[in-house]
Amino acid sequence: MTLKLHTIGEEMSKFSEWFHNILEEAEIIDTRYPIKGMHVWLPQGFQIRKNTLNILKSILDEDHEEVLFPLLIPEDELAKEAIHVKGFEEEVYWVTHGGLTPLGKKLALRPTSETAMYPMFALWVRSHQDLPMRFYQAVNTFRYETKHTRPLIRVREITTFKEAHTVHATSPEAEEQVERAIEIYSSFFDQLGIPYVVTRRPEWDKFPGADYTMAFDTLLPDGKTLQIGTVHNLGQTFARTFQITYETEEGQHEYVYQSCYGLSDRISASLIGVHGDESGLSLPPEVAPFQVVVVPIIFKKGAEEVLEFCEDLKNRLKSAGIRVHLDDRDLRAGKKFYEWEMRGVPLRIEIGPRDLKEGKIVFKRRNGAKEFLEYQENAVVEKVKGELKLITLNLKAQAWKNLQDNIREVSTIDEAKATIETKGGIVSFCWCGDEDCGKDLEELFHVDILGAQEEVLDGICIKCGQPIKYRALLARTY
Ligand code: A5A
Ligand code: MG
Ligand code: ZN
Repeated sequence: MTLKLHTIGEEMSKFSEWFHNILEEAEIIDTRYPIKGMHVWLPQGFQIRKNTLNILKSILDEDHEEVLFPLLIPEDELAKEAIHVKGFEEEVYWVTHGGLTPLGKKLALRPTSETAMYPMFALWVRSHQDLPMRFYQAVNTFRYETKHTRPLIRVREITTFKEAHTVHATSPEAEEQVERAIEIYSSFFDQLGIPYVVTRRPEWDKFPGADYTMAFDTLLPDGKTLQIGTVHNLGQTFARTFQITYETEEGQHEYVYQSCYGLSDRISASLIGVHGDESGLSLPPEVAPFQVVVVPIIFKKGAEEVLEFCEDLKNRLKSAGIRVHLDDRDLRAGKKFYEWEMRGVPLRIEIGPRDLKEGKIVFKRRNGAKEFLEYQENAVVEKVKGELKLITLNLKAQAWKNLQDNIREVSTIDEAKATIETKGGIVSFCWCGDEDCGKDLEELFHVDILGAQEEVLDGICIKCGQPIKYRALLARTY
């Protein structure tokens, strides 16, 4: 691969090529499965997926309960919430037969699980003492996407949908949960070194049925943003539709307030896209299938000694909980280096007979230079752990810098247009918040308004010249 990433503009068309190549070369997923938008997770990809999921679960498990709902939703339940079903009707897959028998009631493959869960919530919620409730599940969901599908980015089977659903007695509590969910996702993305901007989606782009939607977007190397997570305040809309009520201390029956938030396979896409480079993947140690690879540099003389040493080192690291692999295949070292770099292994340790004699080993970070280290049996585990921590910090800092360097403030439409067309990335601008202005801007130069970032009072809307309400962000998006 000769692609230079992180250069927005002339390389724009090449990211997608790089992305497809790396999915195949690094054995992340196989895209040849004969259904559009559905793919096979391969062992390397599956490990990344599993490690990523475990990080999220350990955060959610602190104050959410994991549940598992059926995949199928009866047609009448899905249809109950009018706005919600309108938003999804073109994307639903239907099961119409059981064997040869037509079903009396069609069954939908969940596109998301509100209408599967909330009829049950209506049974579960009784009194104010039951609240709040916080559930999550990690499942596959199906969306018959009509936009161009892309592996991990826009799929028709979302294989790793992490959806949380919460129930509250009051509106402020639901709002607080939205804030809390933003913190949860921020800390999750921080652990993966994925940088993000958080905005309040415009009215015309919010989740169908939500009062409002907060969204996380990251920036891919071609200058387009990717929505990587959303947090919705559902207010009482679904509570009214599904009759989810609770009894107050005073014995009144009140509708609950709800929130939900979700992440998808796009987490894996952004891990790959945000950190990758011309040599391939570059994975944060937190999720890398192998965090360390030990490569013996073997010549005929001293081979046995070197191998023994490597084996000992591997066992030492392994028993300290480090995911380590000893690559003792009979191959040229250069070929091994290339392979493990392409797969994004954060740290490589090389050991040859001469180093061994001098009591040294070589550390090579995926994104750094070679380093010779005095080998100390009792200190090597701590040294490796420290090194892995630094690697995460470096990846994160580099990725955040790249995002921040590509957010540009503009004060006119012409400036916004020129910035998007020549540099890509995210444009920060003043917006009155009006839907007409917003949609005009989106059409003028084929962008999406990500949403308002903060309320501000000084300045004028770049479209209509009226006093503004918001500083907002726009970008070309996936
Ligand atoms: N029930 C709520 C949480 C929900 O479904 N929200 S959502 O529709 O916004 O989806 C959650 C996240 O899934 C989105 O933020 C987006 O990052 C991701 N997503 C949506 N459609 C996708 C698709 N076809 N392929 C991959 N990811 C998708
Ligand atoms: Mg749009
Ligand atoms: Zn305006």
